[in-house]
Order: sequence, then structure tokens, then C-alpha cells
Amino acid sequence: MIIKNTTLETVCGITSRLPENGLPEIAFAGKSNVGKSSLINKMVCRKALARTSSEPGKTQTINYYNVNNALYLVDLPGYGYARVSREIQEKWGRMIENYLHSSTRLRAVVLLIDIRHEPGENDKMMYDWIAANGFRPIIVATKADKLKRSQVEKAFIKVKETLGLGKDDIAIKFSATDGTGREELWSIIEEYIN
Ligand SMILES: Nc1nc2c(ncn2[C@@H]2O[C@H](COP(=O)(O)OP(=O)(O)O)[C@@H](O)[C@H]2O)c(=O)[nH]1
Ligand SMILES: [Mg+2]
Repeated sequence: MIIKNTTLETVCGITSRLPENGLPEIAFAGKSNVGKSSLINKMVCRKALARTSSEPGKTQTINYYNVNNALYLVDLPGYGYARVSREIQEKWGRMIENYLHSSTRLRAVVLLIDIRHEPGENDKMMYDWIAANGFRPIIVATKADKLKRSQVEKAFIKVKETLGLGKDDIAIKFSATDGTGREELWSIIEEYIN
């Protein structure tokens, strides 16, 4: 994908209606701080289009990034940040579920997992929600640059095993720092939008 232009087109809060878009959507889900915003920036070759933060739990909105007027990359609110009240976490859950359930243009959901950590209950729940809504999750193991080369493959296998992925499931390693996986993820996305 050659990136010509990208804009943050729509920001949806908990109470806003989802926009009626004419373009295919690819959504990104994952725990807060897993690297969603960094991944989106890397995918569209921008440094700070999507706000990254060392303060987890900041993104409480669904953000639609229009890429080349050809598709949307949709940044879903991150889950599982401990310092947020249960009530707000439940709202996020409903928001994500509503999105998965009612987005007519949604083509695929990318689930991000930090390669250094074993997927937790929230991650497994997210995986199940995605599948229950009829999508095959695309697993992206983020922050691969943070591990030594010798540890990366072992950690990647651990992520796949813990999620119970089959051999037909798609999983890739990614780094927003060095660009690992960027081309591969674009070619997967392109298959889903064409
Ligand atoms: N080394 C490294 N750090 C990353 C990578 N992706 C994200 N980060 C860092 O992890 C933190 C959270 O990233 P962010 O994209 O805001 O996560 P989000 O909450 O999922 O959107 C930030 O400090 C990022 O700089 C990566 O691939 N490699
Ligand atoms: Mg973010």
C-alpha cells in the first residue's frame, strides 16, 4: 500500500452513533498500552497521527483513520487497564461489542498482543468476541524489538498457544520501532479489502 494521505476523520465517544461509512474498515483491538496507536502510525508512515501515550487507558473513543480514501483503520478503545473503574470498563466492553456487531463495512479485526506477555483473560475474551461476530482475528504480536532475537520465536509461539490458534489462523510479529511486520500486515489487510 502506498500511503498518499491519511486523516483522522471521525472520533466516536461512548454515546455517539457509529458513522455510516462507504469504505471498508479494518479494526484494531487490544489491551491499553499494547501499541495500537504506534502500529497505526507506523502503518500510515506518520509519527503522531494517532496519539501514543505512556499513560495507559487514555483512548476512550473509536477513531476512524481514512487512508487514501480507500479504507478506514479503526482504533478501538483499549481494555483491561486496572486503574479504570469497573463501570467504565463495562462501558468500553459494550462499545466494542456494539461496534463489532453493527459495523456493516467491517472486513477484519486485528487483535494486538504484547509479545512479551502471555495473553490474559481479556485478550481471550476479545478473541472470542471477534470470532463470535463472524470474523477471523488477525493476531499481531507487538513490540517484537523489545526481545532478544533468540527469545522472539519462543515468545511468539507462547502467544499463539495461549490463544489456542490453529494452523490456519493468521499471526504476525510486529514492531512499530523497526517496522517488522508492516509490509506483511498491509498485504493481509489488502486481501481483506479487495
Ligand atoms: N519498543 C517499542 N515500543 C513500543 C512499540 N509500540 C508501542 N510502543 C510503546 O508503548 C507505549 C504504548 O504505545 P501506544 O501506541 O500508545 O499503545 P496503545 O495504548 O495500545 O495505543 C508507548 O510508550 C510506545 O512508545 C514497539 O513496537 N516497540
Ligand atoms: Mg492508543
